[in-house]
Formats: sequence, structure tokens, C-alpha cells
Amino acid sequence: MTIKSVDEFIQNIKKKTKSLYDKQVEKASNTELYYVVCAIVKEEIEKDWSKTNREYQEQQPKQVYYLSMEFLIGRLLESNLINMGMREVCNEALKKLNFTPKEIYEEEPDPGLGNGGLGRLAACFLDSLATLSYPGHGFGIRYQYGMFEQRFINGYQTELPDYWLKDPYPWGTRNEQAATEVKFGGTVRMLELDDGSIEIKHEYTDNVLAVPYNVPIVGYENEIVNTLCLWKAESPLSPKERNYQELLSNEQLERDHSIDQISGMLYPNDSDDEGKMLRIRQQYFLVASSLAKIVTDFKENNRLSLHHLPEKVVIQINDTHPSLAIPEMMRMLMDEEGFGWDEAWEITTNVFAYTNHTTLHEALEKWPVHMIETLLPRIHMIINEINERFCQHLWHNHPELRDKIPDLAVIAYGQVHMAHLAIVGSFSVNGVANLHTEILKNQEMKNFYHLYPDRFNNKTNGITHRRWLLMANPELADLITEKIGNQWIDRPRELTNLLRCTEDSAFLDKLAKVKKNNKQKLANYIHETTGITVDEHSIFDVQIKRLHEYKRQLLNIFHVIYLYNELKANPNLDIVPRTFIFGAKAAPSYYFAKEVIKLINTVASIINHDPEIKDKIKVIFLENYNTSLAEKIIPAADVSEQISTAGKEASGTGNMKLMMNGALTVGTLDGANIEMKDQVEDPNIFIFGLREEEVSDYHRNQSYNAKEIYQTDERITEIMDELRDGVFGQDVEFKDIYYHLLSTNDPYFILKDFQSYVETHQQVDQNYRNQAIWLPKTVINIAHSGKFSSDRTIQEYASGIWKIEKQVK
Ligand code: 26W
Repeated sequence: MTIKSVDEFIQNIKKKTKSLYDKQVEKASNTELYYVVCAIVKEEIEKDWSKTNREYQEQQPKQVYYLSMEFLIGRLLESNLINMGMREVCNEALKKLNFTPKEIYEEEPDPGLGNGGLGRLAACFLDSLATLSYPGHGFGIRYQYGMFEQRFINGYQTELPDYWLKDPYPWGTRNEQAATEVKFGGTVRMLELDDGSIEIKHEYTDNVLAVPYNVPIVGYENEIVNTLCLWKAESPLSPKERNYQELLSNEQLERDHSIDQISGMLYPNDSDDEGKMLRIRQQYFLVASSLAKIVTDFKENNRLSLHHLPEKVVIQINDTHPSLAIPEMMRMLMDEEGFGWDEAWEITTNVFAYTNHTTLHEALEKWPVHMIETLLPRIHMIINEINERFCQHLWHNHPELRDKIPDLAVIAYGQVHMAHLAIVGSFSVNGVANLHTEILKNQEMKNFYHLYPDRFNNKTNGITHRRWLLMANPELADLITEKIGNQWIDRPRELTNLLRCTEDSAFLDKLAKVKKNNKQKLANYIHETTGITVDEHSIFDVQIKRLHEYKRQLLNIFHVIYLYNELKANPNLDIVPRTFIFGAKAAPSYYFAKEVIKLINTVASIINHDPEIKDKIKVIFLENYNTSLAEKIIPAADVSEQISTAGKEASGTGNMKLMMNGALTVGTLDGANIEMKDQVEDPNIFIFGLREEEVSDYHRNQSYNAKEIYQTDERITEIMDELRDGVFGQDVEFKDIYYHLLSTNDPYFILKDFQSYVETHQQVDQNYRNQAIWLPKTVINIAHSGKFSSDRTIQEYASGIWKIEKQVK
């Protein structure tokens, strides 16, 4: 039973404030109140958590474990309140006590334990797993420093450390009893025993203690609480043991430092594998500790031989980052459990499933063999054996692929190809949107698809509508419920019931009002944080995502510059005022991406301070884009920019969040945009630009000529020359953008797609002017967004890949 009345909640707050801080609630600060409310909610959660764990132990269902180097869970207090059915009573209680609920919720640090899409997807999946009553848990790393905090100094990105743990984090429970040791380095000896069997001795290792911190994952009003287990690396020596040793010897200090590094910080990079050694250590740390726990739990709960592991356990690996789990499982089964190779391989390949999230070549992980050999000598031997057997298999059974063996091998040219390891060692390989999966099957992983046609499948991404609509946009959620009832919360497809309201003018008016309020709130935030005033009647045109060339923020700012040039030539130009809003972090070492940030900031400050254009356009680049900032921006967006070069964005998930909040998409036929278009159909989405086949053809035939477009399209000539000639400042960097685009022949087709992009935005302008046209389109988008709930995605994983069952009450 949760707390159902406001009075009861108030009493609880009073009691807790007294016991935690020995004060009257009137005297408590927002921070103190935050901890008080967390403590109350956590006590309620804990009852369900123990019950869920007990049920799993007794009923022994098959469990899914989601292994991921990243979990971008966002703030948890408000979403936990919602899922526990306590948000309303809590809000009322806080208000009665003269606190502002939002302010209390914003006391929570936003754990930035992920880079972007992949990490946020993992968090949405956990939410849906728990809500759909599936036994499914996450394993990740409790980085001391999450994604860096971004600040702009003179328009440049600078990175500050994000020490999100400086105050106690209320949601993670340390469980020392379940700590486990992970071994690095050392030497491996093979001993032949009397019975002819072989014993592996792994000696002189550097051991690291992995301590789990468990975060509850609360299902929506269903009393299920699953677990996200985040590992922290510590020294395996107890403080007492350390005292005996020569404390603070240099060697000891160095060892401590290198242990701290393992769960020290998240790699702020989502495309390049820099800092390889540490990254491998982090990856192995995650998989070794998680598998140890999975196998221990399996034995405890099931009392079955490990032959039965695949009946009770399935492990999804989130991109290749945790793919060392495959050789690690082999190691455990052979070295610790005494299985032979074939048996161990049979078990392993029936446990793992792999999701691919990108086809960008620079993002495909390859580790130098010598690094794996030094850091993980036993794992190296096993990967070698996997490779050896796989290549033998190809040679003997697939003569048609003989000349392709070096392209398919797990180890080639001194590198371990992690994607190949993941494909060979898994029973399922999935892409994250239809087009992406087709590209994997027919291009990037063509030969593997030929080998294992049944392994490949698609699971189009999704987002949790509870966080991204119910929590982030309560006014819209209430309006929807007022109109079609609240069943959409459990069954998001029922949002299609809104389709009958496209001509309901009272409803459309209310919808417009909700959007306007959300825009006003964002405008206030923009004013507070940047000092710039934006008009809530202008079109809020939003691009929020990591900064990457393929995502083409540059195309967006080219459009802005074009409009600015037009306005300068004709200040009376009749356009609907627009506010262009950006949010994006660049990897600290991604030079070109950082130049684009500087360019956007520079253009913004010129435009925002130019009285001649009469506030017709504004450009706002909000600092430090993260989950909680997304929750502020998305409900206020009119236009959603999803403009990647076709074929490059695996799926996108921001596109879905924006659609669900009534923004209209300006997008290429890429990733999940295509499936969004299938749902809403033209003209309820603004599609422009090259299609994937056209992009491929240009590449294949080398028939694209960027210079020609630069010379023939006057608008582009003007923009490019402005960059070259220092019109936006004398800084050399904008010249670099000019030269880069021309000297690389514009590999992302920015110049090529410019024309159709501009035309599409002219349509947007025309549509927006006539709200009788615009508003029904937003309704249609919201109505069809139910397909993109992660509940649907998880349902498909559960029945298609995992073969797991819902817990029944
Ligand atoms: C080497 C470091 C590294 C780290 C992260 C390489 C690659 C990644 C990820 C694969 C990047 C990522 O987040 N990919 C995004 O995954 C989303 C969820 O599936 C998709 O919606 C995005 O299209 C995809 O870019």
C-alpha cells in the first residue's frame, strides 16, 4: 500500500524531516526536503522491491539482463513518484507546506552516465521492462564522473567535470556482500592433470573489487521493482590489510589510482575509441562482474546445471561495448565449471544477443590484439580459439566465402573486431530501425547475413511515454486524458483515439494553449540562463542531439544564415518569426564538431543583437544539453529537426520524443523517420533531401561534385564566402569549415540537400501561418506516436528474442 492521501504524505514529511534533520518542516531547505521526500518514496519502493525479488526467487522465471556501458537514467524522484502512484499526493503535500514541487525535483543531480541515444535507450528499456512486469535488469558502471558539463566560453565549448556524486545519491544502495573480484593481467599456465584434463592457472593477477550499487527500477503502478546494478571499482584490500602493507608506497598509490580510473569517468565519446587501454579495462570490469553475479544468482535460484542456463538467462549486449562477455562466459564455463569447448560454446551462443546501434566506421570497435593479450591473457586465448574455429568453419563449409575470410575474421591484421565477435557469439543480431537493419543485412554485415540469415532481425527503437509525455508534459497529458480517457498510459497505441479530434476546434484551441504555455516556460528558462528574450509566438525550431557531422547541425545553421542574409537584403521580408534552438555536446577531441559549435554561437550572437532584422529570427544554443534539459525543451518544440544524411542515423529517438509532444518533423528519409512517416503520412511530416539509395549511388559512382553546387547556387556561394572571408569574425576556424566542405567534397551532402531543405522550411512557414492547418497535423503526430513507445519495442524483444514471460499476479 502506498501513501494515498495528502494528509498522510504531509505527516510523513513532517516525521522524516524531524528524524533526518531534527527540525520543523517550515525550517527545512529545498535540498533537505528533497532528501526527505526521497527517503519516504524509497521506503515505499523497498517493500515492492523485496517482494519482487522474492517472487523471482520462488518462481524462477527466465530473466533478461541488459548489459550496457551507458545508462542515461535522468532524475528519478518525480518518475518514481509517478510510477508509485504518488505524484499527485506528493505535489499537493509539498504545496500545502509552501514548497514548489518542481524546485524540489530539480534538487536531484541528473546522472549523466551516458553519451546520448544508446544510453538513454537503455534507460527507457528498463522502465518498460518493469512496467510490463518482465523480469529484466540492467548492469552498468557507476562512473564517478558522468558526461562532462558543457560551458560556452566566448562561444567555444569547454568541458568541466561532472562530479554528480558530491552529495549523497539517494537511489543507489551499496551492497558490499555481493562484491566480486575481477582479475586483470597476470600469466596463464595450463596444467595437465592425471586424468588427462587440463587445468588453467591464472596467476599474478591485478585484482579489482567490483562493488554493486543497486538502483530500483519501478514499474508503473504494478508493484514490480527491478534492479539496475551499477558497479564501482575498489581496492580488494581491506583497510586493515592495507595498513599492514606499506601504506602510501608509490606502487600502492599507483595501483589505487589505476583502480579508481576504472569506474572513474564515462568516455565522452560516441564515435571514436580513444584511450583504448582504460576503455578495455572498463569493459571487462563490467562484463566480468556482471556475469559473476548472473551465474551466482542462476545457481542459487534454480539449482540446475549450467547446461540449463539458456532456459533461464538471456543477456542483451548494448552495442559491442560489452562483447567481451562472450569470451568471459566461455572462460567461466570452461575454467571454473569444467565444461569442454563445445558444450561451453553451445551454452554461450544461446545466451547472448547483440544490438548494433551504428554503421559509422569510426564507431566500430577494434582492439589491438597486444592490448587484450597484456590486459586479459586468458580472454585473449579464448578469442583466438573462437577466431580459429570460426575461420576453419568458413574454410570447410563455405568455399564461396574463402576469399572473404580476412574481412569476416574475429582477429585480423592485429586487431580484434568486436562486432564480428559479437555476431559469431550471439544467437540474435538486431538493428534499431527498419532501414538500419536492412543496411546491416545488405551492406555492412552482408557476408554475416549470408552465413546466419536467421540471426538478423529488426527492433525499432522506442521511448518511454511515461517520462517523455506523462512526466515532461503534464498539461498535454491531462488534455489527452480529458479527451480520450487515461487508457493510453497503459496502452499508448490508444493515442490514435485522438484522430477523431483533428477537427474539434475546442480541443485544438486547448492544444494550442498547452503548447503556448510550454513555450512560455522555455522562454523564461532561456531568459534566465542566457539573458535573451524570445517570443513565444515565434516558431520554436529545435535540434537537440550530439554534435556530429552526419547529424548536420551545419545544414541547419546554413539555413539560418541564409534567412539572415535574406532579411538583411529585405528587412520587411514576410516570414513567421522563428526561434532556432540548439542543444548539443561535442566529443572533446572532435575538432570539426567544436568548430560548428563556435559557428552557431557566433551566428547567434550576431543575429540576436542585430536590430535591423526586428527579432524575426533568434538563435539560442542552450548549454549542457542533457536528459533534464531535454524534458524542458521537448514539450515546447514546434519543429523537430531530424536531418541526418540518409543512411547514417541508425534510428534516432529524439525524433520520437518530439513527435509525441506535438512537434512536426523536418526530416530526411533516415532511421526511424521513415517509420514515423509511414504512421502519419504526407503531408503531416516534412520530408526532404536525398534518399539512402541516392547517397549510396553518389558514393559508388563518385558522381557528386560539391564545388559545382557551391558555384551555381548563389545562396550557397554567399554563405560559403562569408565563412571564408571572415564575415562572422576574423577567426580562422570558419575558413576551415569552408575548406573542409570543399576539399572533402562534402561527404554528408550538406550543399546537395540545401535547396530542398530551404524549400521544406518555406512550407513549414506557410503551414504554421494557418493554425487550422498546423494544429490538426500536430494532433495526427501525437496520435500516431504510440507506436514509438518503448513498451512496444520491449514487447517485441521479449517475444522475438528473449522468450521471456510477464510475471503474473
Ligand atoms: C566508441 C565509443 C562509442 C560510444 C557510443 C561508439 C558508439 C556509440 C553509440 C553506438 C552511439 C549511439 O548512441 N548511437 C545511437 O543509438 C541510438 C539508440 O539505438 C540510435 O537511436 C541512434 O541513431 C544512434 O546514433
